[in-house]
Amino acid sequence: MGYPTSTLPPDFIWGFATASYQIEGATNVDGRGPSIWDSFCKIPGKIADGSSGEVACASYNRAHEDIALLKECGAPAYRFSLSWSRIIPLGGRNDPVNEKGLQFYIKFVDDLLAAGITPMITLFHWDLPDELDKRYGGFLNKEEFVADFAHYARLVFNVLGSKVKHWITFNEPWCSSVLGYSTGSFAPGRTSDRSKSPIGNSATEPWIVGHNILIAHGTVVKIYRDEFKGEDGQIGITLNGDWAEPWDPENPADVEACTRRLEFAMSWFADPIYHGKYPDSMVKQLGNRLPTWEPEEIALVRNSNDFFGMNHYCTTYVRTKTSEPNLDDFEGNVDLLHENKAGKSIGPVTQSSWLRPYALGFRHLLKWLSERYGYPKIYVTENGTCVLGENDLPVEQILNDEFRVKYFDDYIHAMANAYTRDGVNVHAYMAWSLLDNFEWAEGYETRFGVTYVDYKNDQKRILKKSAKSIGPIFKNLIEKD
Ligand code: PNW
Repeated sequence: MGYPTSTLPPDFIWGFATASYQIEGATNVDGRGPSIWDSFCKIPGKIADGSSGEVACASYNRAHEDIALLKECGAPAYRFSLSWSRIIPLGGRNDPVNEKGLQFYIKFVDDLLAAGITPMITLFHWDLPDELDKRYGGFLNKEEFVADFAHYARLVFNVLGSKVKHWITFNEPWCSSVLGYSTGSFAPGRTSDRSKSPIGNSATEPWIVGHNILIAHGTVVKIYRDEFKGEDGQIGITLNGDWAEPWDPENPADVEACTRRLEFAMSWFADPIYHGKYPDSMVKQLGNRLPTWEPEEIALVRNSNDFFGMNHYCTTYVRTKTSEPNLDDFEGNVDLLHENKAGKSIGPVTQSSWLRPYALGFRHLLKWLSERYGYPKIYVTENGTCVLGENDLPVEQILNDEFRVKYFDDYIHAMANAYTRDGVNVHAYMAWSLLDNFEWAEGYETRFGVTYVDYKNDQKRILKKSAKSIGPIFKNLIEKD
């Protein structure tokens, strides 16, 4: 007996994803205020090529071109994020609203809908208004941050709530917490490492930040559900997680360490939402550095997902450490490796040191989180790859991105296998990314787009081969009603 042919459900939606600071540019235009990324990029040494999002893909002025690209690729949906400081330049609940910023997004949503494309909006993709960081320490200040985020979200729901039915509160709170407050490699760059930052405490701050983001998420979900959701609105948070394979599959300690690693990356946020508490492994390792839940806080957080947003890129090998965990450890006291004990590489090298593709890991991850969280509806909100040395190739070769074509083919089929064979309840997939864009600390040297952006030639856009490779895969896999 053979396997059933893998498919995806009839209501499945797919498309491409981007984020405001990575594509919009126009950081000083029409009243936008600075975000923590504008400030972070100004510090020498923080961004690989010394660049910033000041121009990026110039999407603020080329939104119509981006919509045309989506249409050309046949994408039924588009995930993008709003720049909070474009809407409220200083960010706070008593600060003025920038009508031009608001109008930009209203028009963009109207144009998407007119083109038949379903908008999926991320309220927060890392570009915190700079003033809120300076005024009260941003995420570190629970009362102020939660109140300001709630005010911003309500303002947005008021103008877009009737048109937009898919909402994401936060993108990858793990990155905001760990990369922003432990390693300091992302804005605002706080860390205990005094060679990188004069301020920060890697032992405590990331856990406080994660906690406060969860409360802000829960608060905004309640607002949405009570005041705006209607019949068909949906809201959730997007987490990120690589799959983990044991470095030595014969060693039970490495097998156990994989679960611990997944818990530190994903269950940190998903357990409070689905189970009402932090994972035992984190409580055990972090002790009183992990904040505790007030009853009214966890009541807001528990059951606050209409869908599980999942960003996924790759797999790593996990080897347990035998020493006691360091105070700045955020991985569950493990080593993360690209090769296993037998010297086998998990997948091919890409331009990003952390990213090695292994499509089967995607299926394993979807199954693991489905089992742990009771088969929630899953939206894959990012998946994609960069290509080793792509930026240095001649344009013709960049456009012929077979490596990315194969990545999407493998990963989308792995997802269909998870749906058909493992009962995973997956209903959406957004490829990262529509465009080559500002890849945070890696600057413009790393390209993730299915569209080539010519940064030296007026941000001209040219579709790569991968852009049109995705539509036919979904056409083939999605069941007809
Ligand atoms: C995601 N890591 O970020 C983000 O949501 C995107 O904005 C980003 O462009 C994309 O992935 C590609 O990197 C991540 O170092 C950035 O493990 C870095 C890591 C993970 C995710």
